Amino acid sequence: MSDCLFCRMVAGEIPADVVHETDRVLAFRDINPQAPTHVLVIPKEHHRNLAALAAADAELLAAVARAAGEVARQEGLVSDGGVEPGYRVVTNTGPDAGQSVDHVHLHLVGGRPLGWPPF
Ligand code: D5M
Repeated sequence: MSDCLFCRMVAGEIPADVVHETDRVLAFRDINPQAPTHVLVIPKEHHRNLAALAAADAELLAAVARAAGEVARQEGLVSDGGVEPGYRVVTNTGPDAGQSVDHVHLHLVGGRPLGWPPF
């Protein structure tokens, strides 16, 4: 989609601070980080939200989830085979949740203790 910000980043038309990439998934640092680590993990193919992605291509959804785990490991947010210190994955869907880019993305945040509930 030529008018989609993240599709344009995938196409290389807009710069991205890429931390992880596969043939189907891109992970890059959020421009407005909310924690020491704040990475967005996206499928390269355009899907508007998590449910749409899951309905269209469960294998791609799994690839996005795997990439999130890999980024967490790379960023030192999980010890080998463990869960510490930990991190959070969030995906905003629709206006009430504050979704501002209609290309599904996982926010992966960590590097400090994260409050709960997050709203
Ligand atoms: O999250 C959309 C996120 O996208 C928000 O945290 C800012 C981020 N963003 C917007 N433009 C850029 C660029 N150019 N690089 C990196 N990150 C960006 P949402 O949940 O839709 O509000």
